[in-house]
Amino acid sequence: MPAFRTPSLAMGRFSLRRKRLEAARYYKFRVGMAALMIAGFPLYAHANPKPDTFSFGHPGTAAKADRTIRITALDTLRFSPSIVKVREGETVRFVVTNQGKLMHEFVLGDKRAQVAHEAEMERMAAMGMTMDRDPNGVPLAPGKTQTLVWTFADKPGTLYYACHEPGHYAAGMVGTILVEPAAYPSRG
Ligand SMILES: [Cu+2]
Repeated sequence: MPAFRTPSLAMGRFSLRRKRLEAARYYKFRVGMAALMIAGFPLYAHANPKPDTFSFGHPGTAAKADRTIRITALDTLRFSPSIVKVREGETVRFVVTNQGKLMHEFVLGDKRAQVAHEAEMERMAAMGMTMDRDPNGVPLAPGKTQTLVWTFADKPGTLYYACHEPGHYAAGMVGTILVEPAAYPSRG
């Protein structure tokens, strides 16, 4: 009988030990993840403030705005108008109204900034968090109007204004800003 019992007892001990080891590993993993979330996120969101100067410009002073461009955000996941023209170096007061019942936002930037913002919004949404306000964007609660004053860099090119509420950018909620050279050749 003892010859029969011993191996099963040993196996029982072995599997119990392995279970404990696995539990300990899982606990370590969970503690590690929690530490990462607690320590990493404030570091990312607050201790590392976002710069307010971009390759495509910087926030401007309302008093110095050269003109106003009015844009409407719609629940059809579109902006109206969907394309605007500015001059390089110009300071524009964007007055954006959310005419819908959904939450929207107006984020100005080049393609790279839009893609980065989209990825960040997805990460934050997955964590059940909301993003801090970026210097190059305004949140648009339903029915609200927000103003973003922007001084464009002295650099002609194509920029975009987009909404990164979940799914909106992917659905095409993005408008185009054509930044024209200051000395655009006259066609007259
Ligand atoms: Cu939107």
